[in-house]
Amino acid sequence: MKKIVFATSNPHKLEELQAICKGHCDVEFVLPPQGFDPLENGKTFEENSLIKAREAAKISGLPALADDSGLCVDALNGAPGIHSARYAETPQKRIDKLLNVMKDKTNRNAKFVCVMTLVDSTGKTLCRKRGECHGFIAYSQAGTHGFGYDPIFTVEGKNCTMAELSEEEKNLISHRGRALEQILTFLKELH
Ligand code: ITT
Repeated sequence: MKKIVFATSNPHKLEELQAICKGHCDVEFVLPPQGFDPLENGKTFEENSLIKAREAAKISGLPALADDSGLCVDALNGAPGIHSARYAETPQKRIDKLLNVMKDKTNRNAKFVCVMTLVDSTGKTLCRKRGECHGFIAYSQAGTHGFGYDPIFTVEGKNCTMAELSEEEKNLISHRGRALEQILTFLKELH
């Protein structure tokens, strides 16, 4: 499998994928053609990941890999979860909203989840992998690296937020890094 469409409109995901893959696989990841606009109406990360991968395969005629991800907070029964990208209008508003909702909560446990689904050019699932990264919701934001909720996610076992880690450090322990590592192993075994 030489060329795979990475079924995303999020440039940060693509940057992380390219950094993780560098030197570790001989696949060329390309973006979906114009008009890629999947209807993410699934109820789980697994369903939405498959919806995106199938849509990208359909409009490109190529195998496709999709990433559906989000932040699940224990005290909020897993919210914002699959709705993470739409929790509020802008990345900063999403951070402010979550900090505010969490301000009186003592249970700060949370996890980032990423489900990656690889389909062939007909939309058949070849492989699906999940990566998780556990941590806590911070009381205030810190750090400028990464994207999304990284500035308010304190990584378990580290004394800092995800946004205070370097790109390499994040990719080694992140939900996306962990899911992708398994996808890359699958791709290697195909050859
Ligand atoms: P595509 O569907 O086009 O891939 P998206 O950003 O809409 O892009 P999702 O529906 O999977 O993707 O939502 C993921 C959201 O979860 C993302 O927009 C962030 O708000 C959050 N998120 C996911 N991974 C993250 C990470 O590594 N760091 C911080 N926030 C993350």
